[in-house]
This record gives sequence, C-alpha cells and structure tokens, in this order.
Amino acid sequence: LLTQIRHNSGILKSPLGPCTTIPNENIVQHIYKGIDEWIEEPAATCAVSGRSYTYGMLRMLINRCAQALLSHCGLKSGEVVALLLPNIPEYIIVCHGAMEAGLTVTFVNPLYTPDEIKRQFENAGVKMIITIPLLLEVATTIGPTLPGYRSTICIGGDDDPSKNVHGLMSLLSAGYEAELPEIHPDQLALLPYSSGTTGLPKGVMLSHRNLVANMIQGDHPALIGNITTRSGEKHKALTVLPFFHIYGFNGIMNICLRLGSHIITIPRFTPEDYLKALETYKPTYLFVVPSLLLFLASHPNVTKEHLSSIEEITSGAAPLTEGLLQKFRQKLDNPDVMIRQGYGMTETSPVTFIMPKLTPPSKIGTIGILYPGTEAKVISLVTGESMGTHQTGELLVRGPQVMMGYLKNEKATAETIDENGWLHTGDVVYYDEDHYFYIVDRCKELIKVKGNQVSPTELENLILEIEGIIDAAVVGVPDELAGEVPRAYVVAKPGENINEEDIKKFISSKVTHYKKLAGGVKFIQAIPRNPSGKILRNELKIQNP
Ligand code: 4UW
Repeated sequence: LLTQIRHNSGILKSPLGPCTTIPNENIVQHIYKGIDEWIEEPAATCAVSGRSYTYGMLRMLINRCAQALLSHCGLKSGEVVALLLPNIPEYIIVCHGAMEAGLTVTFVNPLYTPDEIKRQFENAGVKMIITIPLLLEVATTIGPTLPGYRSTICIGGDDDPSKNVHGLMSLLSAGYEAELPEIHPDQLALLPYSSGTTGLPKGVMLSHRNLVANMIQGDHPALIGNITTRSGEKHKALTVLPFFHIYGFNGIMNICLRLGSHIITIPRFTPEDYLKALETYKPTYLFVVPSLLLFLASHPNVTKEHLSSIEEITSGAAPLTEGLLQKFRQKLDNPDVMIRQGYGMTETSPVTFIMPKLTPPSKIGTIGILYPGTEAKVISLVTGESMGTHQTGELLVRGPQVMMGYLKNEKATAETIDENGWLHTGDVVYYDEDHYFYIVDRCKELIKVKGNQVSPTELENLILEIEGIIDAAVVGVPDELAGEVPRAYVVAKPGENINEEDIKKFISSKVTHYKKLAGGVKFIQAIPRNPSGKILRNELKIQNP
C-alpha cells in the first residue's frame, strides 16, 4: 500500500531517509571540523613538484589568506574572486581563504581561451583573479578590463606593483590582519558555470548551505566508503579530475579534506605523470570519469602493479558501461576493490545519487539510490505525468543541495526549477522496484566530452560568426574515447566556398581543446526547427547520420 501511495504522488524519497540536520556552518568551518585529529598529517601534495602541506599548515595559510584578501587587497564580503588555476595544493589555500573571507569563488578551466575566460569573468563580476606565472599575462590582460577590478594574485610569483600583482607567498607572510565576517549559510559561496538544459553557460549560485548539505548527505554509513584503508591509515586520493568542475571541487577536494585524506594533485593529465604518481604515492582511492577508467583499462603501460594499492574507485559525470567496467576489473588483482558510480550536476552541489556500499551485483549500470534528504520524480516526456518502475522519463530532483538559481537569469532559473522546487535535470532515467536508478539518455542539449560540459549554443553562435554561414546546429555524436564529441551541421549561403577545415580551424582558435568539432562538419540544406524556432536535434541526427 505504501508503495502505491508513493507512486500515486509520484514522489520517491531516499531509501536512506532524511539527512541529518544541516549545521549553520560555512563550508570552511565544516571541512576542517575534525582537523585536530589529523593536524600533523599530510593534506595535499603535488605529484609533479613534490610540494606538500600538512593539515595544520593548510589551515593556518587559509586563515592568513582570508585576512590578507580583506585587509591588504581591499576585497569586501560578497565580492567575486576567480581562480584561473590547474590542480595544485595552493588551490585549497586560496579557494578556502576566499570563502572564509565571505567572498564568492568562481573557477574556470585554465586552458580556456582568453575569450572564454573573459566572457565568464565579466558575467560573474570578478574583482580579483588568482593564477600562476604561466597564465599571469592572460590574467593581467583580462583583469583590468573588468569593472571595479582590484588586483591579481600570482601563486609561485613575486609582487609586481606595476601590474598590480601580489605574489601569494609575500601576501601570506606579511601578517596582514582583518576581522573575518560572519557568514550566513545562504550566502553565495561558489559560482561555477553550467549550460544547464539549454543555452549558454550560466553562473550556478551555490550557497554555503548547499555545499555543506551535500557533504552531510554523503556522510551516511550506508554510503561512505571506509575513511581509513585496510592498513588503518587515512585514504590517499589521486585527483587529476579538475577542481574547477563541481565533481572535483565538492565531490572530491572538499570531501577528502573533510575526512582527513591525503590528496595527491596532478596539474595536467599526462599518462606519464599519472602513472608516475600511481607508482610513487600508491594511492588507495581514485576518482574517475569513464574516459580515465578507459585509459587505465586499455593503456599498455598501465600494469596490475600500478593499481595494486587501490581500494576504492568512484566514477561519475558520464555513463559508465558494463563492458568498460569488466575490462577494467581484468586489470585488478584484487576483486574486492569497490567501484561505485554516482550521478551529479553542477546545479546540485553536485551529488544526488550514488551506489551504496552494498549494491547487489545484479544492479548493472545503476547510478545507485537517492542521497539522504533528496527526492525524485520521473515524468513522461510526452505528458509530464509521473512514471512508475521501469518506465523512462525525465528525472526531477529536489533537496537542500539544489542551487539557489542561475546568476542574473530569472528566466533560465524558472525554466529549470519549477514552482514546487523540482529541478528538471534534462536526463532520461528509469528506476527499478528497489528504487535504484538508471540513466538512459539526455533530453537536454548538453554534450559531454570526457565528462566536460560543451554547450551547443556556444559553438553555434561562433559558427554563425563565419561569413557565408546562414544557419548552424551542433549535436553530440558517440565517440569511443571521449564518450561523445561535438558535430556541426551548417547551412552555407549558395555559392559560398567554405569547407569543413575552415570551420574546424575557426572554432579551434576560439575554444578550448575538448570543445573542438571532433565529430566533423556536415553541410545540409536546412536545419530542422519547431514552429517556435527551436532546433530539433534528434531529427537532425536521424536525418543526417
Ligand atoms: N552517468 C551518466 C552518470 C552521470 C552522468 C553526470 O558537468 P555537470 O553539471 O556535473 C557533473 C557532475 C558529476 C558528479 C559529481 C560528483 C559525483 O560524486 C559524481 O559521481 C561520482 C558525479 O558531471 O554535468 C551534469 C550532467 O552530466 C551527466 C548528466 O547528463 C548530468 O545532467 N552525468 N553523472 N553517472 N551521465
């Protein structure tokens, strides 16, 4: 009867019940709550340079950074600071320093082109960029063009008053003092960018409460892996997934620090650096996206020995196939390694589903069960009615981890979060009788290349800048290595002499590497659209395979 009632209202609640009370803490207080227990232990180490910080050092430097940002740099609580950084241990110092100072952090892929960086920083209202020497010129070129811009911080660089640059170490060693502000849990902590279900990337407003809630939700004993390894030490996590994406940020960096793990960072993935890090640090925990697991499963230089220390692996951000999982398992000597899939979105801080520790082996391909305190509905793509078990439809989620909205974009917010608080994910799913969920497809425009977001609208707008092109549509096509890659369909003015290479070259000059038109360009007569002008992407793919 209970099941019946649940299905009639269409609302599924987490089988793990509500989440425990979300404390009124800011994210930095929450992360370092247990620090006294592991204050002398290593917190973060760069696998390439060997630079390393203990928890005690990290916490002290975060606090100094927060004070310097408010006093010496003159930033005010609520202003936005941008991180233009690869994964390095100092990421933690500046990011948590800014958050402890009541500032909002936005992050960006350091391999973005200057155009991509500038667009995001202008939209976010960035007042300071924190970067490394390699990217200092980009930062000091873009920064002063932003309204109200204060200064740039260079990690591993010196003060340069002529360019208004502070070296991080001089800032941290000067002993600047400031009173740290009270931070309301609803204050904006993080501003990552996501294209959501449609259109250009938008600023996703995540509060301290959103981020803390998602960490608390993961604390359930049915979900959490072992905090300590079999040998009784803390986990060592190798993290190449970017901290400038919500998975790397709240799903890896913050959670690992909260648990006292030792984070090993790699600034940029290369097979050599990654394998060397496996050999040198013998991590116990890996976080992957399916394309990284494919590398581990199939690269000839990856041996069983490289993976011998691994006890747990978490995968997410793109579909993990059973075939890949089996292929990878063959590379493991230890059959007890726990491999779990989770599901998340930038808009949900990020996790809403994860496989519990004791997921039955029969649940092949599942993303797991609802996180504590999270609700879901699956609705028909045709009628909007709630679906029952084994019926596919769009996934809607609701919970304390759902974003506050898109920055300065009420329209997109209202299209994504309905009046009852349901976030429309744009993912097509079904659930089974035990309320395990399975991703089937996507009914949003988003393309995912190796787990990275690519907005078709962004590429379409760029293609339309090319002289002689009158219409364009971009869709994702399957790719063995990347999962999907973008392909453009274009309509050229009759008589124009434009070829595929011209378009590909133009796009490559404007966007970062993974957004390139690796799926090719096809010239067609007309882009199919519905009466209101919306591109019919599925039709496009079916008509022009
Ligand atoms: N299977 C299939 C999946 C899956 C998936 C996501 O870039 P975003 O906004 O965000 C992410 C976040 C992923 C994530 C974070 C933390 C975590 O623990 C975890 O699991 C281990 C995953 O990717 O893209 C959101 C979109 O990415 C797709 C889906 O389309 C979703 O709407 N996606 N996870 N397991 N597809």
